Amino acid sequence: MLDGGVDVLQLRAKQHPLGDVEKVAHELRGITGDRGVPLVINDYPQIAREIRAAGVHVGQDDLSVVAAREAVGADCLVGKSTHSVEQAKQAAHEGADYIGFGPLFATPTKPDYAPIGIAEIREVHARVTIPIFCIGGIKLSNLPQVIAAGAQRVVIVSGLLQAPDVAEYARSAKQLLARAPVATHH
Ligand code: TZP
Ligand code: MG
Repeated sequence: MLDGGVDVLQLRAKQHPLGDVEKVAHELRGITGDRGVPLVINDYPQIAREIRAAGVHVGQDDLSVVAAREAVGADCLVGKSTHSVEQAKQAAHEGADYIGFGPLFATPTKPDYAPIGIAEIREVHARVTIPIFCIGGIKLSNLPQVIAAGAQRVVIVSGLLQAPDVAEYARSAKQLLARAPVATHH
């Protein structure tokens, strides 16, 4: 992924023992640090703090943005998952530094959430000024459609992990995003 030019990497390791997550976090901190790519830790503020990660990511059922910020310290970004325009506005109001917005499409990576679709991408960009990462079922095949709907930033998990050539997949996604028209909110 780093070879392909991903801009931000998030360690999201659900259902893995804490010790394993810590070990991988330390490893990734080294690799991403060498390349100057921000590393975000999902779910574990204490690990984010310990490795001086660029950010910590919380979900709707996790710590509040304020509590996460207290746990990680002032220099660490706090991102939050949102699943509606309303939650996006709320997260921005709570002081999140960025949000995830999705799942846009049904995805086995996050099976228990109803897909939002792409119609609200434009609205969320009009209402929220912090960076918005569209997420959920995004692949190279539907990325042009997601960009046309107004997305500026996207997260791709399984599309990248299952690609025959991960770096090439990332590169192609970046090329498509580079041609995305700049948001015209406000
Ligand atoms: N949050 C909303 S959808 C999702 C998360 C973590 C999963 C994204 O994974 P994929 O494989 O790109 O659909
Ligand atoms: Mg979480």
